[in-house]
Amino acid sequence: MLALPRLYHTPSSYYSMIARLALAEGGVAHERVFVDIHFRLGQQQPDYVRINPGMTVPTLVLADRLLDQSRDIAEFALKATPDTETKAWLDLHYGFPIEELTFGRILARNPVARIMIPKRLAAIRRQLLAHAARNPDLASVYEARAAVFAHRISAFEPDAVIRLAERRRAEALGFMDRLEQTLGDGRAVLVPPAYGVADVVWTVFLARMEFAGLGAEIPRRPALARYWRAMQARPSFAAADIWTKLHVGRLIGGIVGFGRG
Ligand SMILES: N[C@@H](CCC(=O)N[C@@H](CS)C(=O)NCC(=O)O)C(=O)O
Repeated sequence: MLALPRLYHTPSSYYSMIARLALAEGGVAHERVFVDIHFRLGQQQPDYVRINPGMTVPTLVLADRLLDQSRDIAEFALKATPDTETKAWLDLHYGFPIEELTFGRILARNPVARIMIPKRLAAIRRQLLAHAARNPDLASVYEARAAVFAHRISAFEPDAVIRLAERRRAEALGFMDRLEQTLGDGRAVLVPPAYGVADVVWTVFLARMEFAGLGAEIPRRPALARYWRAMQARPSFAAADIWTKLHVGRLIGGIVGFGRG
């Protein structure tokens, strides 16, 4: 028997949710492997890095290839070659650094986090450089990842982060306006006639708006509110375990070893 596709993912992770939602919509049977990206930093362990040198989740391992970008996983799952309109929606979505919105808002509001998170990022950067020294075959990918963390440290620098959070919030609201305008003609999906990859990524984006405390902006846009209700009512939404709020118990449960997969 052929092995099932294997999805390495983290329940709370934005891009993992995109992969899970697309796999659910596409009816792709798969097995899930939990990666603890927050505490154990499983994404940086050499065995995982050999699968995904970008050191991120999700990764989908297929019999004949490996997909390490959520966009590729979504297109694979929905068997889609995006048309021009879908591609434009995907480019818009993937051009936005969602973690700067999520973390920027936490840091802008929480002075303790403003001190702790940059320290944690600096520790992770040092650990990446230590991995580079211990694993010469992977040194260049570890060094490249350390450079990404150096960038994060400066982006989340206490003086800069409040401005950054405000900028990302304004951009996110702009996206919601754009969605509202498009959906205003009553269409059921972003690019008619059928549900597609654009719906997958923008559904997860709306879930993240709720998660990040911007959920009240959705009902202010009636067409968007209608669309958001319809997307949440699809069976895929529950099947894919899309988070609209923080599940502290589940986050901790996953880390200490319960509720994996
Ligand atoms: N371009 C990648 C981005 C994936 C990504 O950034 N994943 C985050 C979780 S939502 C991650 O793995 N972060 C861990 C880290 O940066 O160390 C994709 O679309 O799959």
